[in-house]
Amino acid sequence: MTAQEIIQQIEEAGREFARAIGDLRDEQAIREEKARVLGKKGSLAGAMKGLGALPAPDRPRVGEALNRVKGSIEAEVERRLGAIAEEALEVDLARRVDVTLPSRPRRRGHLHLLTQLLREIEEIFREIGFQVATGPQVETDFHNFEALNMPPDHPARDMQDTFFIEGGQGQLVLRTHTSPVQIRTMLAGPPPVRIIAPGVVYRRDDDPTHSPMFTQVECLCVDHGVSFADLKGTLLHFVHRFFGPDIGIRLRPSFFPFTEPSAEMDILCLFCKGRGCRICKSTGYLEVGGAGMVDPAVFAACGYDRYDVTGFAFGFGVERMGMLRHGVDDIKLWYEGDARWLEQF
Ligand code: 2NL
Repeated sequence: MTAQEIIQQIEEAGREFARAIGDLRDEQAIREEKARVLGKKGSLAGAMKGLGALPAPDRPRVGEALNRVKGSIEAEVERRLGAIAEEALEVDLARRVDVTLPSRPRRRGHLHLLTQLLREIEEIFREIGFQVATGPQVETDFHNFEALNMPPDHPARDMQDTFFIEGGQGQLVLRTHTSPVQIRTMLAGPPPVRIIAPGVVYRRDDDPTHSPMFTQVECLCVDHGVSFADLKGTLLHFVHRFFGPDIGIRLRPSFFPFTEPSAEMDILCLFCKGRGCRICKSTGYLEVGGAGMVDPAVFAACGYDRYDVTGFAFGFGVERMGMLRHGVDDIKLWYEGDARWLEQF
């Protein structure tokens, strides 16, 4: 082979390498291509051997071509590998964790608003000498209605239609108020009685402000000489503690079979402080519950001396209290378990 032929062979090997390497981005594949040309059995090894057999004057030209092609292949390999390493570093840097960043806050749960309110209400009444009493949600007709001066066919039962259960001995109902807890307390022992009865109750009601299941707190105070003034004072104390000292109350004459006299209890409108607004329908007041002096017929049903003791009682809905305090307009939100709502309280 002539020097010229060997030089052409060398240059062809360089072009061959350039074609093979194309746009390889894999380090392993690039090294393999390099070995195919420059390795011990590579295509340039033959040219190296041919170099020794050439006449001395031809050797420098061929040597120069050999070094040129070899150098440019090595430079190209270095350039490629460098670019790949750079890219990998960029990825690592982008992924790198900044240990000085604050950690993602762990989401902590808390008590449901209803539970918070019940605990707050219980505390307010405990402070003034009331005990917390509970009882069954499935009640007898006697405890839920009859003992409360609502005999079968009494028209007041219409407003407290509920879920009836065909029981073994007599009809069972889902309680429509927590009054049966108070009936049970009076049946269980003599006066004085000072209790509140918090709990779930059931009625045939279903709209944005009424739910077939809701939570009620009732209060009962029975002793010698308990008066309407005691009722008013207790209500006012509770409202001041729960809604604030600037919120007054108003009692409107009403009727319940189990109290005489009876009253609807209103509080000063929380939104307009009595000036009149959309929420209170320009009345300046919001209705929150009912109250009254225990009807002597209820005492008689519980075995108390109707001529010896007097008492007051009242009841209100807990969700309604919370809805007024927090400006909530749909009672269903209390039961849906939607974290977006729950987390606000
Ligand atoms: C309301 C009305 C009221 C009572 C509940 C009561 C209990 C006994 C005797 C007499 Cl054992 N009364 N409870 C009295 C008046 C009103 O609740 O609208 N509640 C949401």
